[in-house]
Amino acid sequence: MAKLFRAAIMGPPGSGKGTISKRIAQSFGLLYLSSGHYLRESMAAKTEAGVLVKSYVERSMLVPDHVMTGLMLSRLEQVSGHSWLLDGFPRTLSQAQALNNLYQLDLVISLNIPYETLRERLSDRWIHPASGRVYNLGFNPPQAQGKDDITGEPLIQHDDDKPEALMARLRHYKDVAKPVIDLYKSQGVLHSFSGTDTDRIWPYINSLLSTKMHTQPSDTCHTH
Ligand code: G5P
Repeated sequence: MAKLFRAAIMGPPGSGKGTISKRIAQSFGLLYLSSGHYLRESMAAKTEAGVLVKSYVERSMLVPDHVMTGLMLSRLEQVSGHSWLLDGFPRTLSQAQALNNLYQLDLVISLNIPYETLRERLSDRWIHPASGRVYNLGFNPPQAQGKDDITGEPLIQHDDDKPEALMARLRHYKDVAKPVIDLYKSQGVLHSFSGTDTDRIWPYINSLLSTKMHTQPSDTCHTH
């Protein structure tokens, strides 16, 4: 049986984690597990945990580690025979340590995108609140202006995509991500990508994945 491949993608809000993850999943057949997706699913189910989660996500605050770790590790247990890619988890050192106790990651992709690029992207971002589908007016606009492609329902913009809130989110992201990045660097599995365009970064990630799925990890930086 082929060795299972375990990967994670990290990056600030709007850095393109979701967009790149979907391409990786499609091209390399990895299961795509997104923390944001599972959180939105639990919010939509309106369970006790979902109501708690909502109170954090709505204020753009990190969901407590024990809740997040419980949610993701139970998902991972259900897919133990698969190769996977985690998007948005782990985000804190405590989450990374909990994951590390059970799984050794083969590859961690870290996206470094300039603040100004993130600001522009997120201010163009529109969301279908019921499904969590995300549109970008420049990059992947909806077929009809202001309407979700599948349901035709109205799209909304998040308050926390406004500049002041965004600045605070990005600063917080950096502080929390630093020890996680250091941990994966020390394990020799971290690969960082810098640039302003997902379409320009993607070929490098694509070629890294192509070789990585057959070779040993190394610690590398890529700027595009
Ligand atoms: P999420 O859902 O993980 P965020 O805020 O980390 O949310 P987000 O905003 O979904 O991440 P992303 O996935 O990095 O961003 O980026 P994306 O959605 O692919 O792209 C952003 C936009 O830019 C899109 O409109 C896309 O089309 C566009 N775009 C992409 N590339 C380009 C490009 O090259 N050019 C242009 N012009 N546009 C482009 O987490 C949500 C919340 O859940 C909680 C937190 O509260 C978090 O805020 N949470 C956790 N809490 C604790 N621990 C965890 N592990 C948690 N995970 C989630």
